[in-house]
Amino acid sequence: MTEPKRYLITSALPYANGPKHIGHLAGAYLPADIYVRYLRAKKCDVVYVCGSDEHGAAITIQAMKEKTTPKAIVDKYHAMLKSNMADLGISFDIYHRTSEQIHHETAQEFFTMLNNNGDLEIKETEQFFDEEANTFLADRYIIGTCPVCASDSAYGDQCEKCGTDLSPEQLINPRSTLSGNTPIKKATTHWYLPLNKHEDFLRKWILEDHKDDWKANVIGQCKGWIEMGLQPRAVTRDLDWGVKVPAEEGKVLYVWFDAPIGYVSATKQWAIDNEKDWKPYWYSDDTKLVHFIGKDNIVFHSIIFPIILKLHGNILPDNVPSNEFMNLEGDKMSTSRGWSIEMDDYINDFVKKENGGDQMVDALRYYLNAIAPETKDSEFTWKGFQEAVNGELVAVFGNFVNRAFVLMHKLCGGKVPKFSNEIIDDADKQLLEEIKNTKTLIEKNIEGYKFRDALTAVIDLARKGNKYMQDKEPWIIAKQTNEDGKPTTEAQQKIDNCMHICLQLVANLAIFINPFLPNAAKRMCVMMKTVEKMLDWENAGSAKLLSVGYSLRPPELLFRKIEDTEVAEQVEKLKIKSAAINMNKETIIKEQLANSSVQLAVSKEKEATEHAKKCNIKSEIQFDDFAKIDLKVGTILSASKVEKADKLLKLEVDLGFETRTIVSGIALHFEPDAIVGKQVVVVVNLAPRKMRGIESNGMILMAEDAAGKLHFVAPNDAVHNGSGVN
Ligand code: B3M
Ligand code: ZN
Repeated sequence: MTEPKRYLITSALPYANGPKHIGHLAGAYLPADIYVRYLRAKKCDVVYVCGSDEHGAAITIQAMKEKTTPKAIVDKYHAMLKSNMADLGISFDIYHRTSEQIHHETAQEFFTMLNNNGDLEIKETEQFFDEEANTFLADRYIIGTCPVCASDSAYGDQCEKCGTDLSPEQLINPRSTLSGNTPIKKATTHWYLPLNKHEDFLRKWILEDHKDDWKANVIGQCKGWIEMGLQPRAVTRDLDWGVKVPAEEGKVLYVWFDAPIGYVSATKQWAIDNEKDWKPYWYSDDTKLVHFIGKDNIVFHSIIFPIILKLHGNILPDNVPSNEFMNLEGDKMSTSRGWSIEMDDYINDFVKKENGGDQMVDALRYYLNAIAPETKDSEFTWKGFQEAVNGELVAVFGNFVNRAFVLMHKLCGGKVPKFSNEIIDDADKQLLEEIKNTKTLIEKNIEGYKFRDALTAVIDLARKGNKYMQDKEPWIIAKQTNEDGKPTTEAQQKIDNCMHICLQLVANLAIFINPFLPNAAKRMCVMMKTVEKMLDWENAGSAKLLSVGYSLRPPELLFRKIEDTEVAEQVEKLKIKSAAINMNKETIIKEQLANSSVQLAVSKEKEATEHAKKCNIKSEIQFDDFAKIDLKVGTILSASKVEKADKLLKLEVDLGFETRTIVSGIALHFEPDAIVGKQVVVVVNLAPRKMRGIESNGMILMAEDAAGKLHFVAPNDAVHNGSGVN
């Protein structure tokens, strides 16, 4: 693109569902911030927008975990993320949030325009539904076995173990995360963005137009998607947390439809706050739009959102610089597993703990950038952090600046010494040349999104400064003295030239380091007694930044060393934290298991009761209840009708150990004479009961058939009276 008139820079909107770690910082925020600070130093018109992503299952599921509302979750974590980013020097022009009204309206307007233009398809499909929770199960509400890596906790939209993008249908043995039940399929209507209709556009725009300026990882992923065959993608969900689908109850926009539109609504809000016009940033071809993201967001920013932007009539991103992942001490960084360094933790442990914590902000920014996962995954180790800070920041950059200032005070009276062109030598010329070359090198690398190389160029220049000073040895030259003990004129001239160049180099280093380590640059300005305007990029490369005779302050410490004990403490802390989280997880899992076995028992009981009801079985009793009933065999000795009771017969029953009178309601079924001599089973320990004035001492067991006819229950073969029935 020809020289852009303005820049709109975005960093991925972090989900406000928890703290974010330094891997996130290194992936999407730090590089963008460096880029933006560089553009600002170049006096470009640049707006840097970001904000919290406050929708989607990531939020509602966290709310369930914390037993609170989605609103409480986003309020809590939005505040945390906003202040964390500010503390680490990420200089957004606005840090917005997608729960704001202006965002809902903007996202709805996008949807409505696309829908009205016929750019969306409406389809009825069968989707997983949890009958118990009475809800459809989108994305993270469904888990199952990953068809790719067999992890048994893959989500309906992605497997976190192997990173594969999934759809719920691909999960093996799908389960609802709400009830644990196996879901059923139920019909529902959704809007789809037919990605397939835009294949030609994508092929040309990405694989041809941008094949050389987009990073290989981005081109690679896009190519993979296109070659796999693009599919229509649902842009609505059956949920109630999110941006409502206009005029449609119970449906919201898919979080990945509304979130990137968050860049637009944030720009609008920034414009309102600053009395600017937001439109050119999204509609003018001379705007350069750049999305900084992590690799898991590539497809959304380089395929799906650009299609939406194109259909909506906006400009397209000029680039989508995406980083790979940063691992930690030999393992994948993960907040949920406790194997991470949260921004919040780093700030509490280093930045807020001591005076001059801003040095530690720079220290982190330095190391994260030095090991940025620009082309492949990289690894953060606390030892590596210590080595980089102590070995490069302190020993090379800080050391050069400090020596230049100390020597200037010692050998040049605390003032910028004059430079004598007559005695300029090759070493001087070469170093001055190096300053200019470094400027070009940094520009080329920053503009090509190679922030690691750009920073290396800065440190290399400081290294060259150290070597120059070491070779010139002004402190040795100072020993060539007159009788008064002061350096000879010739010696002083040499010292002055050397120190003059060193100080001009310090001023240049301040400009060069500014986008990366803004706090160090500020301190250097204080030492040099220059206004921050000196840091403007147009000043870079000049050998006349500090005027001769100008008195400078004593040196300040730019960076401090990281002690071995701090490294040990942090490594230990990491281990303890992850062990604690995993232990806690085990307890939670155990609790869940306990809960689910209780649930299982409860549901079995419910089932049994229903079965019993259906089959006319009395409610369940325990064995002990049954054992209380004493049944014995007896023989009917006599039977007679009871007066004024057509149903009752009075029986005398021989139980072997005694004869009992029993009144039984069987008169309608048997003639008294016919039953004398029959063996029967008697409940012998039933409390006596009076019927029609006669005390009945037991009960005869009878079977009742379907027609209601009664039959005696009796042993198959004759047994002794009094035999027990168990
Ligand atoms: N919140 C996903 C993530 O944090 C998502 C990014 C949105 S960018 C528009 O990785
Ligand atoms: Zn997997």
